[in-house]
Amino acid sequence: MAYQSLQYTVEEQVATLTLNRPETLNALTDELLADLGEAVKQAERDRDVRVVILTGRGRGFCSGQDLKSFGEGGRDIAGHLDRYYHPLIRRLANLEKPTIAMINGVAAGAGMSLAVACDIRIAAEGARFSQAFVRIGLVPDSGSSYFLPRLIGYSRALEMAMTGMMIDHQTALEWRLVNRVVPQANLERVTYELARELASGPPLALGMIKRQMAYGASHNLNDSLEREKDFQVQAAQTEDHRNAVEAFFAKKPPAFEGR
Ligand code: LHQ
Repeated sequence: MAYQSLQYTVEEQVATLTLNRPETLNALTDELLADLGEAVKQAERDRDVRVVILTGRGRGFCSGQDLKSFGEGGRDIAGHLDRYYHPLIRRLANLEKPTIAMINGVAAGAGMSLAVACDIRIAAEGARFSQAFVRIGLVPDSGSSYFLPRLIGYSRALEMAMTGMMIDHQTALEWRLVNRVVPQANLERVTYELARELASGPPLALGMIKRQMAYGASHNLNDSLEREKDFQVQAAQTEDHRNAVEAFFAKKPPAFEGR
């Protein structure tokens, strides 16, 4: 698949999706949004891909909606969200493979929404975050109102959304918006180490863990216990589980095949 504004690479079962409009800090045009939607689909279908990394080229992660091209194309905001953002955010959140946002620089507006829709965030020192929507008289979209309060709590999420304040990497770590902060020079090494670790894990169980945790975050204890039971029954029937128990007693590392 040929992409125009995005690079898609796969190495050692890790797909990397690199937003590639550095001159705008990777602002999201229709073309880039379409590329990104296709790339997530491709990673979803590719059985050789076990982990997905989302990142940006240049000094920005993603500056959100490209405000220039959106203005030029008329202003059907509902159509735009329905056509591009909503399927993309759902697909990312529902992807049964771990996703990591490798945050190389500023993440603003819908660019921050993309980061919070990923499972894990690793930020470089110097990365900044803003719910920039309010600064242009808009409201959070693309899943920010869902993911942000769950990550950093209701009050801080509201403060970010209502002020559009820019927070730096230290505050992002303190507020648990990101899992880790590393020097810029170590960003790729640390992210790929984690990605390879996840890629060597049991793919079916990892997919279920992701669904289970999302379910538990918005259901009560009884429902969550039932859901855990359903998933555990499925996980216990996998070859990967049986082989890993055998490997444990043979004092060998498990090799997970996704079966
Ligand atoms: C940009 C952008 C950008 C175009 C930087 N577009 N060029 C969804 C659906 C429908 C409608 C509307 O919205 C949405 C969701 C949204 O995402 S709304 C929020 C959209 N994003 C923003 O409002 C953020 C706008 N950008 C900024 O506030 C700043 O650029 C940040 C804080 C991200 C970075 O600031 P700086 O590091 O000072 O960089 P800069 O402002 O100098 O930007 C570098 C270049 O990138 C510059 O172009 P130039 O030709 O002057 O070098 C900017 O114009 C361009 N750029 N963001 N979203």
